[in-house]
Amino acid sequence: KDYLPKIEYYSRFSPSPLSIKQFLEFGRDNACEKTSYMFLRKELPVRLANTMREVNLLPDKLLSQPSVKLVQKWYMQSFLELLEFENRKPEEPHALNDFLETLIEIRNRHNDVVPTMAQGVIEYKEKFSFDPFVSSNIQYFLDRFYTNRISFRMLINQHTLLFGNDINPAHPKHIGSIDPNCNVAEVVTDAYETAKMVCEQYYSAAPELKIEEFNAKAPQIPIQAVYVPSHLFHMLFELFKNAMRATNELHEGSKEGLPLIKAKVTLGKEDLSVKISDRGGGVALRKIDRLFNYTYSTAPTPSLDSKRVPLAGFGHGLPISRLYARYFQGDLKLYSMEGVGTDAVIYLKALSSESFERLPVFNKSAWRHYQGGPGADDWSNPSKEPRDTSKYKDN
Ligand code: W6P
Repeated sequence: KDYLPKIEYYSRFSPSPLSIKQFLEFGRDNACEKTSYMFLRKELPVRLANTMREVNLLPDKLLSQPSVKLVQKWYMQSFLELLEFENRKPEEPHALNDFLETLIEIRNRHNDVVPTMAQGVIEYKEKFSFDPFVSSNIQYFLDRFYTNRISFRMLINQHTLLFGNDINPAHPKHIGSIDPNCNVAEVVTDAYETAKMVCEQYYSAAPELKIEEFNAKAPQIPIQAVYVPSHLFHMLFELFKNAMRATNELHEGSKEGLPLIKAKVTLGKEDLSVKISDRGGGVALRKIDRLFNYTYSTAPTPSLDSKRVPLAGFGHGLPISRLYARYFQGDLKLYSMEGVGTDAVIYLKALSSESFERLPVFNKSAWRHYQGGPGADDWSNPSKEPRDTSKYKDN
């Protein structure tokens, strides 16, 4: 285990967040492979090491599950492969190409991290009874762990797309994975159509879509974002699947047909927002948090081998979608009115100079979170038996 001092060393650095504007400017004109190499051979180990230190703070009940051990092994392997470049000058023949190939291998190795961690949570749930302390630690950890993974793949994708030989003929104007003129309504339509196909495999019908745009900055002009279209697609696809499921479950077979799903895309000075509204009956406020909870929403695998892809219910989809939104300083919120329906809103930064990566840092404050747990109960509980107020009466 002679790599432990290296993990220790790299985890002492904080990750350096980049803005979409910086990603764009770097990739746009004279994108320099050597500069990217020099940055990444340090930054990638820093981001890996920060997360690897944090994995070790997980409750033993989770850390000891085989799936989690497997994921740990992948991180170790990738970390070691990156260290190979610590002392290789970019001028050295093959260094840049070897680096490129290593990045691609690492990306592939980590493809199944999400389902494997989800499996780890299932394994944990099968063996132990519900523990609010463990559950809150898992929530805190997975939010940070998945955010780190999103950022890690963002960096790898930018490098391999900019400097790999295969130019992207479908999107010549994209800078790596970023579309400087991403037409938001188009991505909404795309995600809707894809969700609709999945929905129709499950139910006999899918609700229609109506899109509205409100450009407060430049009225009547289609709203564009400087953004990663695949991230936006991921979030919207997830929201549409949920909206369609709720709509179908409530209205299936009704002779009025399915109430349509409405999408509204808006642009203001600060926010670019997308609202997806369904009339699927809504969710009680008390249950909204559960939709984002990894321990709560992970159910034993809805038969992986069946050809029918699950419409929703892989559990980690909604919380991860919120992480995508937050990753570039946006957010994803649900506003539901029980009995009627749900509005889901994605908030993005309108300005690419404000969309900085939001990254987890491994430090004392993070460490404290794992010791503290869900926090002491410092509000009253509704008591089942209302206390007898009669004895306080003065007569
Ligand atoms: C629901 C529950 C939900 C989650 C996410 C998005 C839309 C909806 N609709 O009923």
